[in-house]
Amino acid sequence: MSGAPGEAERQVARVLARARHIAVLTGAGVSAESGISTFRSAAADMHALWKEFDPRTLATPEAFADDPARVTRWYDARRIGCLNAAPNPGHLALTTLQRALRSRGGDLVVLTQNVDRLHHKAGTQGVVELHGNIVTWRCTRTGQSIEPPPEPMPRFPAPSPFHPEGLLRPNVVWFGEALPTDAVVAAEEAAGACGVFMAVGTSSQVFPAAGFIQTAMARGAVTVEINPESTSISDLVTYSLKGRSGEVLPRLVGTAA
Ligand code: BV8
Repeated sequence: MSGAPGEAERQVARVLARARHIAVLTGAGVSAESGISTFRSAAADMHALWKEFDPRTLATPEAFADDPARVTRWYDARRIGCLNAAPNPGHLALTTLQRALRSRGGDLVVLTQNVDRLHHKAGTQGVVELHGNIVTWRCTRTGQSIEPPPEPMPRFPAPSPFHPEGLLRPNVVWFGEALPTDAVVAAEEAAGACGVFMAVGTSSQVFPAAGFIQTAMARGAVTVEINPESTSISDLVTYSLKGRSGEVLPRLVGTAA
């Protein structure tokens, strides 16, 4: 839908004010204003992780098997960054909107690709973590998880406290690994039940996460994208709002909640 940014935002605010069930797919862009790097942002001012690092050498089980110290060091540095980060107004606006919807018998479900747990810190309930989280790590031999202390790990790779030959790996979903079944089921249910599906701060390039919007579109849900850049879905959604989520969401929710 074209139209001046102001008019499109006003229309989306009205849609949100009338909605009962909203699903929100979030990506790294929603945490950018909390100081956490995105992966693929093209904008020169955006620090994009994958520009510096090749994901095939870091975000795969093979990378970890090949060089566990290198992968552990990179994820541990990101873990500390996430632990020190605070939710931004975009995260907080989604919490406000969820509370408003729940007060009128509806709901808002956040389906996040992010592993930083900033939606949790913002007070959003029932967050569906499609790609796991970076805060808890598990033993490669027993599968038992722990939450390491909020300081850099002393050694790389990190030995497991559960097994003499085990190592600790982050509880994130790497490329080539299946998403948690319960998260996929919850995401399909949310996409199947929502009247409004929002894609916020995601390049919509990673699957199956980027595919859930198709379920909502097939059912005729209103679809909204919030992103300063155009993506592969910008021409497919009902409303494409160009802007930063930390600025756009509070404007929408301020009038919607
Ligand atoms: C799997 C790990 C199979 C944690 C990540 C079709 C179907 C299924 C799979 C595939 C498929 N096609 C290809 C695949 C394989 C692959 C895939 O999708 N590859 C892509 C690259 C083509 N998918 C997989 O491997 C998945 N697994 O399919 O397994 C299987 C099945 C059964 C049994 C065994 C195996 C696993 C995918 C998960 C991979 N893990 N992360 C970590 O390190 O963080 S993915 C990584 O990308 C992050 O999780 C990240 O969240 C995710 C998506 O990126 P975005 O969040 O969108 O971030 P990005 O930087 O790309 O974009 C940010 C956007 O924000 C930009 O558009 C920018 O403009 C915008 N922005 C910037 N600032 C702001 C902003 N927006 C708003 N406000 C701002 N201020």
